[in-house]
Amino acid sequence: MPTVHLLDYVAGNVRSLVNAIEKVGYTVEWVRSPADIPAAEKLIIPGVGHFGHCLSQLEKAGYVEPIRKHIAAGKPFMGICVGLQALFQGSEEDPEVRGIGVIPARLKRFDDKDKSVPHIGWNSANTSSTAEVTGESLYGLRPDSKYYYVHSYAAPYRQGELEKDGWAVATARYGDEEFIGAVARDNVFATQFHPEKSGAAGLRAIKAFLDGKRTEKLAETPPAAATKEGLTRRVIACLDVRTNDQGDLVVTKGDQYDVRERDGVSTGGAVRNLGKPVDMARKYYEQGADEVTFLNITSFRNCPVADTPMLEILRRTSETVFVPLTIGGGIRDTVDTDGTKISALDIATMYFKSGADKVSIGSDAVIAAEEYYARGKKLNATTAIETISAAYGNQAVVVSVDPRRVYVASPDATPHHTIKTKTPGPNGENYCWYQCTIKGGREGRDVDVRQLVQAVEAMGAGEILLNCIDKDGTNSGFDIELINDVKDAIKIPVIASSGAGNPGHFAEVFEQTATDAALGAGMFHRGEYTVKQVKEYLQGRGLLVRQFEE
Ligand code: 1PR
Repeated sequence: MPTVHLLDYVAGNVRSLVNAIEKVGYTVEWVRSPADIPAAEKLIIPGVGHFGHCLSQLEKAGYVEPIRKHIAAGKPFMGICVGLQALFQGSEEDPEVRGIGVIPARLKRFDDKDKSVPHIGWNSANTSSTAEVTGESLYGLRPDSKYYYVHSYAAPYRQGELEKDGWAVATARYGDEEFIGAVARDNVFATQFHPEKSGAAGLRAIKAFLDGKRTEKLAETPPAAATKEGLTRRVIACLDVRTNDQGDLVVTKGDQYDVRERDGVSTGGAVRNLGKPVDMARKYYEQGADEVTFLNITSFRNCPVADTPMLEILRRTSETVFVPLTIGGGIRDTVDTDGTKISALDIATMYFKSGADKVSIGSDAVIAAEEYYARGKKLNATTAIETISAAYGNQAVVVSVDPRRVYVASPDATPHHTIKTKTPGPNGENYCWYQCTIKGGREGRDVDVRQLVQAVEAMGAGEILLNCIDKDGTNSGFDIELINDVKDAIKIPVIASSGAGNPGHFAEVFEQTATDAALGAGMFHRGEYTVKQVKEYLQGRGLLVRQFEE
């Protein structure tokens, strides 16, 4: 098989990139030192996380000059995400650090005044200005395809600026900001999005680069609507995974977090078994899920951390599922079965190496938030959220929140932040606050959901997975009041979760809140609706969604 050299210099999920490269018929050779670069014919630089961190690492290890030489020699070069950013002169993210400087422009942070930052999700890489002229696409990028982006900094697009130097540019629009999604010139191709996480559309771009097919005749003239907002509504499938009473790993689903069958006579109150995790993840990918989330809802007690079955599930899933994978459950400092201390960062590292793109932290985030407030809102750099986001970037850290409603007669009845609710409590109470819980809802804490999300945003979480115990498994729709309250409190993206029972509930949450994504579990697992049906419904309501591509 033909080979491509891949630079392994930063933390992050490179397994998915290797899987994607192999999927399109190439094998990877690792560049382990600058001396390996001259031997490389095709070179790919991946990258996630912090611009300054990545570029300083490259500089310190002596990679920058060999990379410049590789590019100047006209050999194929591809940069992904921070690998694209590295080509620029610099970034507002770390103004002191210099980029490789092949592109005479700088990156700046997205404006978060009226949108979430980081920009996470599926957006365009629109080559229509190039394509309109030539009728050809760039490295397989199609104006109507969507690609997975996750970043807070981007190169603003100014028409003609790079083109005058011979660059072809693909653009995307987030809110009112148009930015560079991909660039190409001669032997260089770079994408701000992650092609290895962009389904068939992304695999096509990787293959086109590796095959050296810079242009491809487009079947039809692309639509002229190049500059419209391109971010789609994200639909996520979530798999709660645990061992059942026979010791098999199964996808399960609770009602308000109770995962045992209710008719105890016929089933003996067994753990609900809805299928096998890897097979179900693949099924949802093929239905068009924009992301797949695994939550390990038991901690696989008595099992050494390195043998946790979730690692194998991720490895196998990432071979066939080319959309972002999140893993949650048990991410905290822990002591292994042999007495060795293992940090949350070590556990996250194992997951990233096995194919996860994000880790999701539940109980540990609540404890960290309590300590944050007890210290007078001071950070201490030692929490799982801080250590993992420092090493892998904020976008890699999701905080999963498990709140439960606590009704009160009036806001004075509690020191916590309350909302006036349209769904009164059992005694007619018109107010409630949302109490955070730990250990899968088993233990309520003296922290409300607003306090929690603001604390974890300050610590460096990149996204909130907002469950709701009252709604979980009820098929009665999302808790719109909760989602609006949380969206008001923070700038990072929010994934609405719990309560989805039909496609209309997804439309409702996107129309009535500013949520960035919506997640469903039971309705998909029970086969009542497919992800595809949800997306078709959303599209029928005029909401932008990503179409699944074969
Ligand atoms: O606390 O860091 O070890 O993480 C544990 C993780 O496991 C948390 O993210 C927590 O939400 C989750 N979890 C723990 N126990 C349960 C349980 O069900 N007994 N599941 C559990 C949480 C909630 C969602 C669910 C949605 C949508 N499940 O993931 O998929 O509510 O369901 P629906 O669409 O069917 O209504 P830590």
